Order: sequence, then structure tokens, then C-alpha cells
Amino acid sequence: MEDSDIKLIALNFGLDDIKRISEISSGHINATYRVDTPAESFLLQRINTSVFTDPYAVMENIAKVLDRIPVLRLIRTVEGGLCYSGSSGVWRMYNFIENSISYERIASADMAERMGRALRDFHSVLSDLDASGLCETISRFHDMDYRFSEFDDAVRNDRAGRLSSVSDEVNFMMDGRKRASMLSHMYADKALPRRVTHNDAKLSNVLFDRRTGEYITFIDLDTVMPGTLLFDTGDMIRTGCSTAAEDEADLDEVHFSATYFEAMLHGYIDGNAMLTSAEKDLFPESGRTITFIMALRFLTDYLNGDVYYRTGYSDHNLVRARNQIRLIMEMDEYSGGRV
Ligand code: ADP
Ligand code: GN1
Ligand code: MG
Repeated sequence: MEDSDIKLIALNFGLDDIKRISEISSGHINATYRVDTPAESFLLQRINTSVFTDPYAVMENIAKVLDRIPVLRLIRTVEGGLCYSGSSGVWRMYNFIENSISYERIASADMAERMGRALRDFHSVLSDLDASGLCETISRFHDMDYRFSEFDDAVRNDRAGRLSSVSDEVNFMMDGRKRASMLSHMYADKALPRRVTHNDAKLSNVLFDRRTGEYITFIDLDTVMPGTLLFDTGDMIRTGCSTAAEDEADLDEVHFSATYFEAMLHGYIDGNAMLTSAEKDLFPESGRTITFIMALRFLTDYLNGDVYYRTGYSDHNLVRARNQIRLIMEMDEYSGGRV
């Protein structure tokens, strides 16, 4: 979008003296801009309304959660609303957290432990928020039966004519269905506690302090809703225990780091009073499950012709899917295939 369009949108949040606008393109879903004024900086985001079909419900959820996370603030519109809706879409604004940085890969065991603590503290601060007071912003988001039905549909229709080139990956998904569905079935059967969870708890959705390395906060709260905390530990393990970014094309770079895993788990469990033993026992499996669901979703999007995730080049979703499949294999090698 042109700077002049962004300036018009920012006016609705009371900003009329903008010095600089810079796009941040790391996320896969929303459009994000840093907006600098002489006094302070802001984060302006267009909510992807194809993905979040009820953006007002998303904003209501986020406002409830941010009541407990003071470092991240929603900037209200001049009319007092949680977002601005116009011909260019639905927009929201946060304070820009200065001296912060997000990462695609963990760089040390210390950092892995801090990631674990970031998730522990996020869960803990929301632990007494009533999950039934939050709406489900994307229905059946982590429901493996739903994800497989979308995958089956993509295979059946082969809309982009890509099926014949990915038969190994498709077979890997089909063969792994039963084990990958276990957690989602346990959650549906109420064998796991229903809690307020992030549901997109990947490493790049954590801001760290550039100067101290300490974590600042989880961001990207669009999918905060009821869930099992294993969906979050799973995403933390998926992104924090891989030695490569999620879209690293050189699969020889993709390994599961036992050192990061141990450090991350220590950070998450240390002083954590809310965990049941069933939850603790399933930590390793949660990493495998969420890595599997991502492989499935990336492959589904590849088969559908790249209609969901933002992609940077034509095989991007396939590279991501292959990367996640390799990570599952590496996890299995580490665990000896145990469930
Ligand atoms: P998406 O939903 O598309 O993933 P995110 O909300 O994760 O978008 O934001 C994209 C990136 O913008 C983040 O990875 C982070 O680097 C940066 N970012 C987001 N919110 C803030 C903030 N309040 N302050 C500073 N940087 C932010
Ligand atoms: C998307 O918005 P972003 O980039 O943080 C996706 C997640 C996936 C992730 C994979 C709403 O997250 O579910 O885990 O990409 N978000 C949505 O990197 O689908
Ligand atoms: Mg994000």
C-alpha cells in the first residue's frame, strides 16, 4: 500500500504527524506496518478478514487478554473503537515495542529457556480468565479431523495440478493420520483441560529485548481462544527445537535439538503450578503433533494453489511442508519413535 493510504488510515487512530512508514513482512497472515511519529512509534495492522471472518470478535478477545499484559497496548480509534473498518479493510493499532526483536530460530540454550518461560508466564497470566468468555476466532483450528478433511478435499480436487509431484509427502501424511490425531481427539473427549491458549505460539510470535535477550511478550493474539496448552507447547517445540527456520529449503540443516528441548522444557515447567501429569507426559508428543499439523496445512495450501498463507515464491508452501516432514523424522529419531 502507498504511504499516503496508510497515513489516511492512521488518522483514524489520531495520528496526524507521521515521519516514516515501514512494512514488516515476517508474518504469514496479516499486513503489518511500523508507523513512526516524532514522539513514539506504532504498529498498524490490517486484519486478514479471509482468515478471520469476524474481526470484531477477534478484537474483543484481544482486549480481554491485553488487560493482563500491560506491555502491549491497543490504541483505540478516535471514536473509541477497538479497530477501524473502511474500504481498505479492518485495521488495528498497537504501541510499537521499542528495542524488540523476533526470531525464526533459537540461537542458544539460554534463549530456549527464555522461550519456555515466555510461554509459562503467558499461560499463567491467563490461567484464571474464563475460557468460555472468549470466542473461537477460527473454528476447529487445531482439530485434526477437520484439517485432514481439508487435506482429503485438496487431494481429491488437485486444483493446482500439483498432486503428481508430491506423492511421497501425501503418503507420509496419510500414513501418520492416527497418531497425529491423538491429542486433538483427547482434547475433544475432554481428557485434557480446556484452557485459554495462544494457538500460534511459535518462536517468531515472541518479542525479545535486543539489549538483554530477555523475552518481552507474546504477540499475534488473533487466535487466543479455548484450547489445550499442548497446542502451544507443540508450536514452541516445533519452532524452538529445530535448528533451521520453518522454510529452510536445505533439509540437511533441519535437526531436532535435544539441548534446546531440555532447556525449553525446563523454562516452561520450572515454577509452573498449573500442569496436570497428563499434560506433562504429552509434551514431546505435542511437538510432533503440531509439526504434523503444519506440514499438513502447508501441503494442503500447496495443493490448493497457495490460497491461504503468504508465499514468497512458487514452491514456498512445498518447501515449508518438506521442512516440517523432515523435522518430524528428526524428532522420531531422537525419541526412538515412542509416543
Ligand atoms: P502475523 O499475524 O501476520 O504473523 P504479527 O502480529 O505476528 O503478524 O506481526 C508480524 C511481526 O511484526 C512480528 O513477528 C514482529 O516482528 C512485529 N511486531 C508485531 N507486533 C509488534 C509490536 N507491538 N511491537 C514491535 N514489533 C511488533
Ligand atoms: C500463521 O500469522 P503467523 O504467521 O504468526 C498461522 C499459524 C501457523 C503459522 C506457521 C491464523 O501464523 O497457524 O502456525 O503461520 N496463523 C493462522 O508459521 O493460520
Ligand atoms: Mg505472527
